[in-house]
Amino acid sequence: MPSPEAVTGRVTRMVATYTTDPDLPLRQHAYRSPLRDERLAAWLGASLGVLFSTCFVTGLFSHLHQHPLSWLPVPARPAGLFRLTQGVHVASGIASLPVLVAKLWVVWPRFVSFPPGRRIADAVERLGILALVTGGIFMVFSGVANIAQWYPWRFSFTAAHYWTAWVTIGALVAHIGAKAPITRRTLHRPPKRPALADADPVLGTTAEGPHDGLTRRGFLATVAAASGALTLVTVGQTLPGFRRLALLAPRDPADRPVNRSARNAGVVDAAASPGYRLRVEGRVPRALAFTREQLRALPTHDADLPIACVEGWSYSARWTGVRLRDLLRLAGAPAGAAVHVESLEQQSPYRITFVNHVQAQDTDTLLATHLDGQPLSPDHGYPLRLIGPDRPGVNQTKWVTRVVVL
Ligand SMILES: Nc1nc2c(c(=O)[nH]1)N[C@H]1C(S)=C(S)[C@@H](COP(=O)(O)O)O[C@H]1N2
Ligand SMILES: [Mo]
Repeated sequence: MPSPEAVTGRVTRMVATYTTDPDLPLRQHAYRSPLRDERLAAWLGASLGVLFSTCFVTGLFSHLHQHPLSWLPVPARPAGLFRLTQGVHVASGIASLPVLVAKLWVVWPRFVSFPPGRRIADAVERLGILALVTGGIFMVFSGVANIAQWYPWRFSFTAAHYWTAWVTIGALVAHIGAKAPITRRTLHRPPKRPALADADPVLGTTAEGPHDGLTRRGFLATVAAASGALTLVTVGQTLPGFRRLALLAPRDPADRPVNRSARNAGVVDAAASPGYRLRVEGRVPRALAFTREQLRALPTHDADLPIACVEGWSYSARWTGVRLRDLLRLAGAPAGAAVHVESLEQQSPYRITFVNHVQAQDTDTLLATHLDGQPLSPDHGYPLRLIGPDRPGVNQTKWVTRVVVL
């Protein structure tokens, strides 16, 4: 057994070596690469800033749809707006993956290099970057896992994805604030780098002159190509022109994907039962109930509208059904009424959806009975499903049985 003094002595020597020998692992020199420089870090950082901000804003729009604010009703037009914003949300998230990995690789030494910052400000900055890095990784990972419908966790995806977005974007804003001068200087300066060594002890210590490996330009081009390729092989899930390239997209929109089947939702019997009714109730002078036959007797309309799932896939279809606003008028609902639309499904967060007064009055908001001229299949919502302009797929409730005027 070594004596306590011997152990303390060894530890002291180890710490001393680590703080003085620049070539040991976890010391900054150990990570020297001509690619680890400020200019590359700045370019990658700027790209990531644009991608993350785009993802954040489109994500907020999606959140607003799913958690409506009474004073900020989402519009009904353009009808394909959510399809566009959610397509951009998923595409920018996926495109950011290679950029995030590259950026982490370039700046990694700053993160682990020992000793940590000498000043309090450095330590605070590192904490902020820790939030940004773990937040960014979590956002991209949880988003991609959700697209794959893989939930290796117990918490609610939407809540975690939403709140982590705020933490991440907060850390991003702080980081951009701290780095703006360096980034501006670096991106505007011609790429000759005598001042780098002074500017940054870790990233600035790169060798000058030609070298064997990738150039910075080559590295950036590789990252951009990886990011572009990932986008190309997934964006076909929502952009019809790219459909044949959509090798990595888990859903083919041409197949009219179904996330929850009638069987899984436990509605097979209720949907087929002769006792089925559509009820229009709530704050109306005349509550109504329709059998299937009575529904068929009402005037119908066609609407070309997309289903745009939050997972990023979408398809356009022609829907035929009864206008929600016609039903509301029959029941005598007040002009500016918003409604809840309820499904036969018993236990699901998607059992009830909110339709604001703007969308409820839109001529294309239907309780549909037909999809592309065919009666709805049980999986697509027979006997009746909600379909309306500028709504996330998750709010296009299937197996509708009740409209409650609020
Ligand atoms: N009652 C009910 N309606 C629902 C769902 C559900 O799980 N239950 N899933 C929603 C989701 S997430 C999407 S993307 C669309 C998909 O419509 P589709 O299955 O007809 O393609 O239905 C929506 N309507
Ligand atoms: Mo969905």
